[in-house]
Amino acid sequence: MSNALPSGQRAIVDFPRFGLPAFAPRWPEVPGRPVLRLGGDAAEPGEVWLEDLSTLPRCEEAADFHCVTTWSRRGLVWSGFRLHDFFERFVVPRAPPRANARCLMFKGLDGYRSGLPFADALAADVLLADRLEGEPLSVEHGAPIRVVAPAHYGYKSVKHLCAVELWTSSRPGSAGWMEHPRGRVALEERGQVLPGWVLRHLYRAMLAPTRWYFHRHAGGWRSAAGGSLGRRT
Ligand SMILES: Nc1nc2c(c(=O)[nH]1)N[C@H]1C(S)=C(S)[C@@H](COP(=O)(O)O)O[C@H]1N2
Ligand SMILES: [Mo]
Repeated sequence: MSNALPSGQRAIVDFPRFGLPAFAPRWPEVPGRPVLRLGGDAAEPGEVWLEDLSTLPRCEEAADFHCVTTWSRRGLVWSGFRLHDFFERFVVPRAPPRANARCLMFKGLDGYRSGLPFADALAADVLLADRLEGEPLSVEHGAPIRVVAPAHYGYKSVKHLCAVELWTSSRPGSAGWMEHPRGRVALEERGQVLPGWVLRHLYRAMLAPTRWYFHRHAGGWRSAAGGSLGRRT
C-alpha cells in the first residue's frame, strides 16, 4: 500500500459488490461442504475439500483493491492462505502438473472465470481468502473463498472459487477479449487491444451504471440460498 494510487485509479470509501453486469443477478448457492476441483489440459483431474486448506499456514494481508473501471478501495484486510502454498501442498500432489503447464484458470460457483500465468498467480501476495476485515467472507464478496491478487485488476480476483485449472497457455476469462492475460495494475494492463490510459476513460463511464445495476441485485443471495434460512457466510 503506497500513498499514491496507481495511474488512472480513484479512491472510493465503500467496497461495493461489483463485476461484469451479467454476473450481478447470479448469486451462487454455497454448498455445505465446498470442494475445489482441479484439472485443465496440463494436469490430472483431482479435488480438494475446502476444509483441508486449514492445514496450511494462515496469513493476513492488508492491500488496496483496484477495479479496472478505475475505483480503488484502500487498505482491505484479508485473511486466508497463500495460493503458492495451496499449489505446492495440494495441486502438485493431487493434480500433477505436466511440464508444459504455464497458467492457472480460476472458476467461481457463479460460472465466472479468469486466469493468470504462473509467475503472477504464484507470487507471495496472492491469497485464497476466506475472511475479510476479521469476519468470514460474505456471499457479496466471494464466500466461501476467493482469489485476492492485489497487484492485478479486480477481475482476476475470482470470487466463490470452485475450480483451479492448469493450462499450457493463457485462456480468455469471462470478460473475453476485454481482459488482459496478466492485468498488472502497476503497468495499467487494463485490456489488450487499447492502451490502459484510453481504456481508463471508457471504463470510467461504465462505473456508475454498473454500480447501480449491482445495487439493484443486492441481497439476491437470500433467494439463491433458499430464503431466510440461507447462510450468509
Ligand atoms: N465469481 C466472480 N468473481 C469475480 C467477479 C464476478 O462477477 N464473479 N467480478 C470480478 C470483478 S470485475 C471485480 S472488480 C471483483 C469485485 O469484487 P467485489 O464484488 O468483492 O467488490 O470481483 C471479481 N471477481
Ligand atoms: Mo472489476
